[in-house]
Amino acid sequence: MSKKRALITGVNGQDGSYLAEELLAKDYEVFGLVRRVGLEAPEHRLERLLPLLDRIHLQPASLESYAGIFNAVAKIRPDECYHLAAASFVSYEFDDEFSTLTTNINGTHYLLASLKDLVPQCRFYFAGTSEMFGSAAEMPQNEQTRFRPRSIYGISKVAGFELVRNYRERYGMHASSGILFNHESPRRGHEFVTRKITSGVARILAEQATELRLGNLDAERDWGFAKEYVDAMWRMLQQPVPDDYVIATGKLNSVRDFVRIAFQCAGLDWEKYVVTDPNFFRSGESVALCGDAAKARNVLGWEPKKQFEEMIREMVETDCLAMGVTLPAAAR
Ligand code: G4F
Repeated sequence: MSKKRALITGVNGQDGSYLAEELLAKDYEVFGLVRRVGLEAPEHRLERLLPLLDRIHLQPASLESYAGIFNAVAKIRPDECYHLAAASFVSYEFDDEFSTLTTNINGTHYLLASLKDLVPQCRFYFAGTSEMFGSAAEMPQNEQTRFRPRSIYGISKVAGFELVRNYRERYGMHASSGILFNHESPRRGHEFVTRKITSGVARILAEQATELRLGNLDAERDWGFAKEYVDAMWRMLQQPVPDDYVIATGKLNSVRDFVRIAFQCAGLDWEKYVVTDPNFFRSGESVALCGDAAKARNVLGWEPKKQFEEMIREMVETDCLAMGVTLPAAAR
């Protein structure tokens, strides 16, 4: 029997690289959509994929081009498509609004439309996010909670979510959305607070920095481990019926909790190094979001396993290793 073909957009991101690994381990033929410029400097732009490059196929295409997406789908003819690519940093800057909306909404629409016309039986996964809940009226949030996005990014994802639902209902496509709460790992981008903290700890330990400047330490998030979250994506596409699922730990922690544990892993007192900086505060930020993943547990048999402290330690250790420093024996 021929191998199943999976297409991943955003394959060079944190989630894309974990998902590519999981699908290769399940004996899929994996195709990743990347920007052409990524192929020109793979050691920088495709860093997370370097160990996989000889086992996956990379297809250059821009999410901003319908023709590019259509041609890529026509060539690959996937059995499963995981749409992870997006402008995903939650910015409240006016400058970013137009490109975030255009790229995220059009990219999703181009992909759905191409799949419908070329391979309508292909199963589709859309990366939704807790940002869609925004200033939700209830906590924890589940699949029934009304979306009230407060960021342009959240609005673009609600539009994508509605496109997915619409293609599922109108054209009978097997299209599902995961509403994923924050998920982190040693592969997280440095612009996100968790990686900023763990790499900051490593730099301080390596004596390359003396402080770490952060925004709101009281901000709370429901943080899980990315590798487990991509497994939930795969499980959604194996269901007989497409549907939407919240993926979360159901536990809230503050940025301060994350900071304290990360510095503790390195045997350092965080209060001596962390400086709060108004430049990193976000005005109009969402209230704390905490997910209820009961449906994923019951239907997909999915549940989060890695503990918060364990994940932070893994991130600090990886960043320290990359800086050539080892954690002090007492802190190990
Ligand atoms: O790490 P963050 O930038 O992640 P955020 O905004 O929650 O978004 C991430 O998770 C969403 C839900 O899954 C995704 F939709 C989205 O694509 C992305 O993956 O910020 C986390 C919290 C915020 O409350 C922020 O205000 O940390 C706070 N924070 C405090 N100081 C900071 C900083 N965030 C950043 N990036 N940098 C700081 O210095």
